[in-house]
Amino acid sequence: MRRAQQLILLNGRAAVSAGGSLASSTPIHTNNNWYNLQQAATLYSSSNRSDGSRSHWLPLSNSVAGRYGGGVFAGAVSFSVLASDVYAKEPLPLDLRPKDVVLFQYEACPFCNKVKAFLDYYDIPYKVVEVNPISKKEIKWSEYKKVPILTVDGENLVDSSDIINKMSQKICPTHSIPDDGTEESKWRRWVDDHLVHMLSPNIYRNPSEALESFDYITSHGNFSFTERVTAKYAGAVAMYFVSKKLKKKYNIVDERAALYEAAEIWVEALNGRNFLGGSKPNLADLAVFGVLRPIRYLRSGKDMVEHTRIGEWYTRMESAVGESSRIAA
Ligand SMILES: N[C@@H](CCC(=O)N[C@@H](CS)C(=O)NCC(=O)O)C(=O)O
Repeated sequence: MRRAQQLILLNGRAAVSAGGSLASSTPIHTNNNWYNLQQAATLYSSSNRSDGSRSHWLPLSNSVAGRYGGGVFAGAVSFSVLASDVYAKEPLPLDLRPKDVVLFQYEACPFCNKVKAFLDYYDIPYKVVEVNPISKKEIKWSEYKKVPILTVDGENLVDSSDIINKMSQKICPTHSIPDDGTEESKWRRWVDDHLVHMLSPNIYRNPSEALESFDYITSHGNFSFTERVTAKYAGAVAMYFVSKKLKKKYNIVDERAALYEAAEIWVEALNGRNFLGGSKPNLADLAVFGVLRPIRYLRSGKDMVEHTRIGEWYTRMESAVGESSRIAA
């Protein structure tokens, strides 16, 4: 049997040429489609980084295996959080609620999950349009070609941190502005500049974890049948190699150790408080929770909770953020 996949890495970009039945079954690698998929599987935080460098990707949370982000694991939360420890979310007064909110997303994208954590916590109803990472036809109308994009009563907002800043100003005009030197803004920046870079090297660190991640991504994303089958294997192989490059780029020697260290740094930042925001989550809590949610129930996320002290805070956040406020499109 001919080799199913041949992977070529060029300047940090992965290209997959497929042979044999894979080649005949899918055109994914024959044009820009493969490149689009790899982009989709790659987390970019360039807009948050002064050097324009990009970070990489992550897959869905198991919480998304449930209905919408809260789902399946809500059950686990109810077991692990005592009744007296239930943390309430913060619904807005009705007059402050935007009327029509639509999130263009990839279900597994950490930046999209960051925005969802915010919307869920504030109980802002939103519709979701799952973007096909290969064709991106759902966002053809937009000049900005990444996700998340949030449309709010006709206004288009882009970039997760900017979206959250703008939404937060809309719902609470007295809330501090970004980069104002507060503890909250410092940790929000840490999420975009540091924490997200830990994700790809971990979720693609070996063939079995890369496959686990792509299984997740392809089974929850907007893919055609052919794309799903192809992307699962070709994507896993490609991202396995890309993750090695990312390790080098971000000077990560041991990716698991780096993830555990980040988790411990966050626990230290809490300094004994339930949340960085004190008795209630603030935007930094929501950002850390949002980007970790897609990996929480993958091997890397389970290891992180098992080997660090982040689990208790994470469980409190699950309880505080609660059920998703997503509504049918
Ligand atoms: N800084 C942006 C990064 C957004 C981003 O890189 N999103 C990824 C998905 S996780 C993306 O759309 N990549 C380009 C692509 O899929 O083509 C943010 O915080 O929203």
